[in-house]
Amino acid sequence: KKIELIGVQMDLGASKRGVSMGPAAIRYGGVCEGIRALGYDLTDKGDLLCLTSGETSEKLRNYQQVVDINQRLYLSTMESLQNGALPIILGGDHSIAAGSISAVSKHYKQIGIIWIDAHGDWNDEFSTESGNMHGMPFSAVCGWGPNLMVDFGQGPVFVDPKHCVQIGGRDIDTEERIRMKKAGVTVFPINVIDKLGMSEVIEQAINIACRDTVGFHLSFDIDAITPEAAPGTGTVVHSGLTVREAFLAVETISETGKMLSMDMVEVNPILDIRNKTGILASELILSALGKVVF
Ligand code: DIR
Ligand code: MN
Ligand code: MN
Ligand code: MN
Repeated sequence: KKIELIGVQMDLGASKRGVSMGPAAIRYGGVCEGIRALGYDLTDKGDLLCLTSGETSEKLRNYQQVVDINQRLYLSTMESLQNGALPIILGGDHSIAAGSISAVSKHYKQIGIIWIDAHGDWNDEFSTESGNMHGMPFSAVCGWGPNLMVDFGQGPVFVDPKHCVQIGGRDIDTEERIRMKKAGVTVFPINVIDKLGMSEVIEQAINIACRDTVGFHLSFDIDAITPEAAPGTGTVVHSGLTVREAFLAVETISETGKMLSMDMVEVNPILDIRNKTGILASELILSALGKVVF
């Protein structure tokens, strides 16, 4: 089985700079060696770079750079899919998920999404409180705006929110929550994970993402994990997933054989401690690809 790795040195979708160095941190964490050790045929396609300047606005900060990087990531992801490879995208801030997922959705037509994140990423230009576009990609790939993230020239195939699951949410904006409920995304916020346990939650999530679909895309924002274990990220939220809960989730995902593609985003080496978060991100990718404990 072929895997193609695509790094994206993009940090203009977030307030804090530095996630542009995330791909390097995850590579230093051993992701390429690890993928090859699992027996895959790996091609590391290197990194996409973002524009050094561009148009911006209050409610869609740096939108021109976000659109540009998504156009190019869309093409690169599509090329990997057409090569018969499973694409792994290393961010970068989460705004790049619009580019990766829109390629996967267009290629396979009917996909589900499992989105593991402290945040909903379901804002548009009206609901956003920050103007940061990394808070918008999940909404965009479902066709719920903002428009220039929904269609940046690729001719989108929308993902149906009924095949979409959010896991680990604990900081969802007021208007964003209303939009998610209206759209019908299934949310397993942190308190529900406390009650049901990750084992049950991930099983239900997989069922939702696999029902009437070819398989699913996994979008993993490292800020889903509790800050004590993943300090290297820009928008930390207290009391998140434990490391073991996160591994249980990706190990169970791997067992399904239905993961079509994956993003690992928001690793910020500037804020990290001796690349702890980069190493964790690398290990989570390997577990999602079938690395087993024993
Ligand atoms: C917030 C933060 N909801 C926003 N979003 C983040 O800016 O829209 N997503 N950090 O991962
Ligand atoms: Mn996110
Ligand atoms: Mn987040
Ligand atoms: Mn359907």
